[in-house]
Amino acid sequence: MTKTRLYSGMQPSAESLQIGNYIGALLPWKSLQQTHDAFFSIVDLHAITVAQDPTALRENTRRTAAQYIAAGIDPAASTLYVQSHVAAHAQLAWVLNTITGYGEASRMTQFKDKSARHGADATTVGLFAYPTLMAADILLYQTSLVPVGEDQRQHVELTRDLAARFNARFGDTFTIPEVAIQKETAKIYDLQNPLSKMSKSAESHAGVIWLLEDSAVTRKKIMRAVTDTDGGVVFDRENKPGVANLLTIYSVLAERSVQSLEDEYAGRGYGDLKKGLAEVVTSTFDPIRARVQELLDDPAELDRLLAVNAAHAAEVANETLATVYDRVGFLQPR
Ligand code: ATP
Ligand code: LTN
Repeated sequence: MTKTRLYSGMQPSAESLQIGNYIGALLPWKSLQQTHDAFFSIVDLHAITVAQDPTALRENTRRTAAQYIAAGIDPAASTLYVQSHVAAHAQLAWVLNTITGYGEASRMTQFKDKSARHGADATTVGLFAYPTLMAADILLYQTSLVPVGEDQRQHVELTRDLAARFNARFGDTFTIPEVAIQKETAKIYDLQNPLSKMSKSAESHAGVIWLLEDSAVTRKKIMRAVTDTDGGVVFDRENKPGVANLLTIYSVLAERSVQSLEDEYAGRGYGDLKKGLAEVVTSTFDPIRARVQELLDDPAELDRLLAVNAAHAAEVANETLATVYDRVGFLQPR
């Protein structure tokens, strides 16, 4: 039986991933790659929709790839590649732009948020077209399943609409993908502001745990995490969001139920909980960080792995692109 095709990606928008990326994306991807024909991309074309420093982008792309691999994405079992290495992404995105309504694209909430945040002068046509490029990523591979966070649901719905529209207008070409929303329990919040999602692009780094930071720094951030004055180690998202967040991270990384943690820490202070959590986080990330360093110490080997995977991705993508070019009526070059 052939495995179901799966596609997901992440932007190389920072030197290091944060623990939310690890728990919300890399861990589920790692288990999905065993049962699916998985494609995971580092979406550098998307990363330039906001201003990027070229040297940093190149460096962050390699570093992101190394973190995927060190966290358990197996470049032999899944297709792990850099988006710009496969020209078909930009080529299909252009075609999709021509069947996307201006109003439809204007309704994307990520665009509305980001353009408000960056201001009119920094809002580019590229940022506006972000979702059609994402649709191209997904549709090129005849993807059935797209695991993403809730914030990306609207983009996958647009992708479905565009696929159905193209199929209706030009004949059956694309598989209509399903969205798989990552579990809400896997949403990690900022340690200093447990009501907002932890994010690579957070303004302050005080509440962000980076995969690649020194374990002493991680420990300090956890010990300083915002909690409450109630004192009880109880999971209550509504009234005790800080403690609930610490328990979530602990439970996922230690592979223990929240209940067993509540039992273990009952009657003890938050200090003990934080110490225990710091132990679990650093013992998870120490070996990953060491492996990332090994991979980065041999950039030629890392680049070779990415090239092999990109060649496979291009083969699949070019087949879809050729059909699209034919269906829309482009003359074949001789
Ligand atoms: P940026 O700030 O650059 O948007 P980000 O850290 O918010 O970055 P993305 O690159 O947008 O992360 O997302 C990559 C993947 O990580 C997505 O699948 C997303 O759902 C997941 N992810 C990001 N942050 C969290 C979080 N705090 N909790 C759970 N999952 C997360
Ligand atoms: N926009 C996504 C990253 C992304 C993606 C994709 C996810 C780009 N292309 C294709 C799934 C499928 C994000 O910001 N998390």
